[in-house]
Amino acid sequence: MENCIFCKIANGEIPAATLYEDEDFRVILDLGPASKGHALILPKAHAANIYEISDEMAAKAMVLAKKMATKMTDALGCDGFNIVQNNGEQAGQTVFHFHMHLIPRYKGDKVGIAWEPG
Ligand code: DGP
Repeated sequence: MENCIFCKIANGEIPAATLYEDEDFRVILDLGPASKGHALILPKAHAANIYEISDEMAAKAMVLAKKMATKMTDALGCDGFNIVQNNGEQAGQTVFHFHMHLIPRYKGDKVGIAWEPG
């Protein structure tokens, strides 16, 4: 989709720190990390949110989230893991291309995950 920053990043038109890539997804480090290693799963095909994404891609994204959480936990030695996915401004979505947040958690950390907008 034209003028969608995550379409451009996912498809390699704009560079980003990439942790993983396959034919359907790119996984990048978040520009404003909530914790060390905070990453985003971006599908290469545009869908604005959970309502628009196909069942097939939603299922693949979840399987990838499971794999990434396992590998990142091993690599980072984190103590827990949040997987967050926001839909709509009211829910805190700021980039309107479906994405899943992969947020490693560490003992004693203070990650403010925004359940409220703003
Ligand atoms: P959300 O609020 O769920 O829509 O999350 C959007 C996230 O995307 C937010 O944590 C910041 C991140 N972000 C926004 N623009 C860019 C960008 O250009 N590059 C990267 N790597 N992350 C971005």
